[in-house]
Amino acid sequence: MGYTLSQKIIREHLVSGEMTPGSEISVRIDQTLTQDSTGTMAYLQFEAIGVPRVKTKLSVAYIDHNMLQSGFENADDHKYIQTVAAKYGIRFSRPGNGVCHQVHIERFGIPGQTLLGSDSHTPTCGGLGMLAIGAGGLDVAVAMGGGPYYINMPKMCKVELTGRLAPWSTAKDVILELLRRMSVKGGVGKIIEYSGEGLRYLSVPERATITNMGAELGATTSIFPSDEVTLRFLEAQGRSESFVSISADSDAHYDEVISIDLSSLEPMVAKPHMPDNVVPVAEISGLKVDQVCIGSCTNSSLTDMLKVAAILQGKTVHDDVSLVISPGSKQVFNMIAQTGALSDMIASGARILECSCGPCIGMGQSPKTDAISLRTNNRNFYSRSGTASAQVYLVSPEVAVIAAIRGEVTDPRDYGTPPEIEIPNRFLINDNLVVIPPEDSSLVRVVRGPNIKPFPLNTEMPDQMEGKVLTKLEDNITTDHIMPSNAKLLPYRSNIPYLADYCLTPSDPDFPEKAKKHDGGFIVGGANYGQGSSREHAALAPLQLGVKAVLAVSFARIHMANLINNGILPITFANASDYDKISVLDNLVIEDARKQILSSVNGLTITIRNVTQECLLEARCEISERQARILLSGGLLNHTRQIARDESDVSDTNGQEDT
Ligand code: MIC
Ligand code: SF4
Repeated sequence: MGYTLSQKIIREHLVSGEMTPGSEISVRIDQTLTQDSTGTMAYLQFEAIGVPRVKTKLSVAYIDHNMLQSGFENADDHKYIQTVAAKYGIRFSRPGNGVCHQVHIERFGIPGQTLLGSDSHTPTCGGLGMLAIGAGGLDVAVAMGGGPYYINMPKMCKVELTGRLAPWSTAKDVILELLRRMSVKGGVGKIIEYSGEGLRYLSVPERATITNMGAELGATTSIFPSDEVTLRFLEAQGRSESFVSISADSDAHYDEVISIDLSSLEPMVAKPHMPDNVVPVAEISGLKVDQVCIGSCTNSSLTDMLKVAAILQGKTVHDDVSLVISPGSKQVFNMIAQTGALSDMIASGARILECSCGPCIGMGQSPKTDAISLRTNNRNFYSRSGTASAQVYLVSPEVAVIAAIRGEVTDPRDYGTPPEIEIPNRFLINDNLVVIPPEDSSLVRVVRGPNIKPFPLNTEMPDQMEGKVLTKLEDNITTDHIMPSNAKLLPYRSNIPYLADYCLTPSDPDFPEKAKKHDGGFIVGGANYGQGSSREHAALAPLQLGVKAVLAVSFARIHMANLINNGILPITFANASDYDKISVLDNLVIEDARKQILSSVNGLTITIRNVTQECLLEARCEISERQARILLSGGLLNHTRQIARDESDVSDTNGQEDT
């Protein structure tokens, strides 16, 4: 039997394990990327590991999230990342160069290689045939140090595309349709591979929109084959030497097959507050709109911008709408300036932002109270825009811009004929904002501003774990609930003690206070706990507050790994109905915790005593033996140091410099 596309890449990069679904494997990582809101922590952790220079083929540090500089904090963190990058052999993509995923696919991605990024939308580069995976900062730090990346071998899900998109239907509608069918949990434990004759009509930027939002399915990653379309894109980027043709074998086995006839798709929208709350645009047509944001790593390519500009040409943005546009990269920005498209946008009254994440992560442009905001982003989680009462809808750039002109949601098929866009066969290539690290970095001094505070380090897992249930939460709690990020909080990504005071506050405003009062304890969650971002802060802030374990119905992949990496026990209810046997402030005890965690590797359940309700609960901890050891050591850093100490080649410090 043949191999799927991702099985081929995994096989070539396999360091350990068997490629059977569910069993732990580790793979060699060719490239890494970080961005600034997770990067400071990732580099602090990399420094703590103590490797003199990155061992990857390529590592890039992007500055794209923390771009509002309303105090010294973000600028300090940028300087830290710039100097640490120079010190350790990492390319530095300066502020103004663009959003990490857009720049990476344009300038660095290579089909058939592996990419690990400290951002959940790293799978964007799957649009280019890369095996690109999002992870927590510490996992990326380990990969930069030459360590392999561990995951459970995913199941293979094939999405067979037939036909061709109808006028006004877009790549965004392909992924919204999948979200409608599969839900935000539907991709967990799977790699989504695209195939079929419909592929040839999808350009690399369109493919990237689809793989980008595969993160919202909870998938490990998503990938397209590298074919003629990929070659043309790489040629246009002046990088044809990076091309390799790679696709699945015709007799490859898939665990699941989904068919989509592209020609049957209509324009879709994800309604508040989940990306899978999808209906046809026609269903909400006429809804008055207050704000439209076009951009983000999902829809900010040159193609997207040119379409938007063509629709805006000669029009004025509706009086009641604020339209903001952020091009995805300097390349895109420069090209829309050159072609005159930018001029059409400006003339229409659009507010042009720099190329960065911007409104997508609440970094400015929070809408008014109760606003209806249409966005081309990938996430519409509650409160993420920075305005808790706002209602965010996710749509294609075409639907977004028409609403900006009309002042209300309009099915684009009622608007006229779609613009014809010509994509140049040569992009404007100017990598002058990518700083190449010096060969000899002995004279580089890493600059740490006062915003960088030591991060919390866990201690060895005790034999008896006890504490109060600090909060009890519903299904689909996102990392934006656990560690909210907006213009006020993002500047503190390197200051965990400060951030901890906001931990889980969108769901439970008293959580930090309760955690402090009771000296930490347990979090109880529903299904898909921790979905969304890769931010390790969603584990570090609870750790700072003394959280020992999270007992949930199920976990999102990256968040579960982040909990383990920080020594917080992630356990699931063996019987989902036991969720009802726990109330806030109940006292829980796990006796013989160390022994029970080790036995859970062999499928045994962990017994938890609910002292308050006088009952026993059974929980599962679906981890490998390696992960059990990490938990017992109190997290991955302690574990790595323990191993290094055993091999006695690093000193016995905690690796964090005084600040
Ligand atoms: C996001 O889209 O939520 C982010 C901000 O890019 C995060 C990373 C972060 O929290 O810094 C992600 O997707 O991983
Ligand atoms: Fe940035 Fe938004 Fe993309 Fe996250 S989803 S990387 S915040 S543009």
